[in-house]
Amino acid sequence: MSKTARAHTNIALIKYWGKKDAKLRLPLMSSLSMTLDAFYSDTKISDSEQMSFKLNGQAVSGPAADRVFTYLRAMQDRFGVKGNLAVESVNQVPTAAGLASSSSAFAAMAAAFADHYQLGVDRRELSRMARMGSGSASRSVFGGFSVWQKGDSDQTSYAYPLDEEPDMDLRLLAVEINDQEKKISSTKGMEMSKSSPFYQVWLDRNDSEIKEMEEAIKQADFSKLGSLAELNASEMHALTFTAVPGFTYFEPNTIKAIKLVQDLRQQGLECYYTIDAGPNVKVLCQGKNSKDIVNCFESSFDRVKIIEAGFGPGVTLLD
Ligand code: 2P0
Repeated sequence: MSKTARAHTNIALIKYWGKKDAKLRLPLMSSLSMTLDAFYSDTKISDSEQMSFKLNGQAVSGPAADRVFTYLRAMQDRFGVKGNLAVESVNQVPTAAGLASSSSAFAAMAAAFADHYQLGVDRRELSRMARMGSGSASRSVFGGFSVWQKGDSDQTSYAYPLDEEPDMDLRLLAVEINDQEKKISSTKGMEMSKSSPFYQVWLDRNDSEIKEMEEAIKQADFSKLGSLAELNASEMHALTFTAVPGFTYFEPNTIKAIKLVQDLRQQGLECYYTIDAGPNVKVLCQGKNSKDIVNCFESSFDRVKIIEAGFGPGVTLLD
């Protein structure tokens, strides 16, 4: 009997924004993330008459199911195993979080697949398998802080844990600006961003940004971590504005949230923002300030939804 695999989503503090090889999902830069306790995916794989995919109890067909089946077939080829599979996934990633569920979904899928076929792979190999489903999933194999080293081949591009149980007061507030599905997928946005005149600068800065973030984590220096994460996110979004043609994931309320974070900081409530490929803003803060910051967001925005998260664990098999 296969077990259910559970993986948590992660938020990149130093972001992956560019592919060197789309098929293998090899990135052009290394990235570093925090795994989050509040959001996760559970996936179970069993033998079946035909390939099937259920998400949150509903049968899924079309492109979303095709992506899963293509992934599973590729993994079967890789390990020389066969058969039709039934995949059942439950995503505990509320839309309101504004976080993509692909990181937790493919990390859980890779672990469920490895368990189903009793592959006996280690976590490094699991990270490589998860990467093939979605780049950011490579990092969700580990808890706490992890780094996805870019590598230059399928063998060398994987994530590793930096500190799985950090002794650091760090909270993330996921602020929902908009729950509409994004119009420009991450894959497309990454490709379009390569036309920015600043793209080479983005690549050139990657090594030093990773190093500095690792230092901030080692020193448990919240101010340093937050300001580096905010700068990195701003650099990524600057690429979208300066791409040819230019585009943005921001909505008017994204800017409003950015300005609120800046104002709160000036008033002594230290916090920093990071933003992924969508309009929603994630606020990095310390536990002692999180309630006050939530209150400020609630009084500045109508009906805003905010979910608070801390450090989450790596991928596990449930009994
Ligand atoms: C990240 N993002 O590092 C970056 C920052 C979004 C912004 O990884 O194309 O679903 O499946 O490899 O991992 C979101 O994209 O991309 C992402 P694919 P993925 O978290």
